[in-house]
Amino acid sequence: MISEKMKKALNRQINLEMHSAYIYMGMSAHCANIALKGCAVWFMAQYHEEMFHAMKQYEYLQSQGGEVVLSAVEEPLSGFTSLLDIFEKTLEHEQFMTKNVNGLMDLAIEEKDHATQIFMQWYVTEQVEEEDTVNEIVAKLKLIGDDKNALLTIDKELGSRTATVPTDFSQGVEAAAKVA
Ligand code: OFO
Repeated sequence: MISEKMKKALNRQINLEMHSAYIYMGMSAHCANIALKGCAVWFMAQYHEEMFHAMKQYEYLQSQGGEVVLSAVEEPLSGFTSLLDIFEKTLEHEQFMTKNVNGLMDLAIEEKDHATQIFMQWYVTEQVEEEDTVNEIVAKLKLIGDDKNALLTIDKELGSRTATVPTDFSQGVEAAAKVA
């Protein structure tokens, strides 16, 4: 039986994941606008990842008898000054998301909510991976500095990313994950 406090926290987290998706969708649009098509692809894949994160929580909350209550999604980030700036903001955002994921895990531990602890474990692991990936991209971008050729090479490299998560949730997240 999931507590009221946990229901509220999970609903907040669904909103944060949707906000993440919105941020990355905006970054994808910005990259396409400045002719960095590979980066646009990378951020669109990231958008799909975040939608999957939100939908997993949506389905979990329902499976626990909790009501999903959606709220307004905050405006995405804007005013980027360079690709490095975009990825530094991505890293900052992922660090913020890690704090929130850890907060949910802390709450699940405090409430002795074993089911949510097991569920949130996936997100703890996912955040380690997300921060690591973005850290590496930030490091590479710092390394190349103003080298435009190297920037285009990185853009090409990032453009090879494909979404590895399900994107059609009409039959539910679990069913979608089986066919992805
Ligand atoms: Fe949902 O992991 Fe990024 O934000």
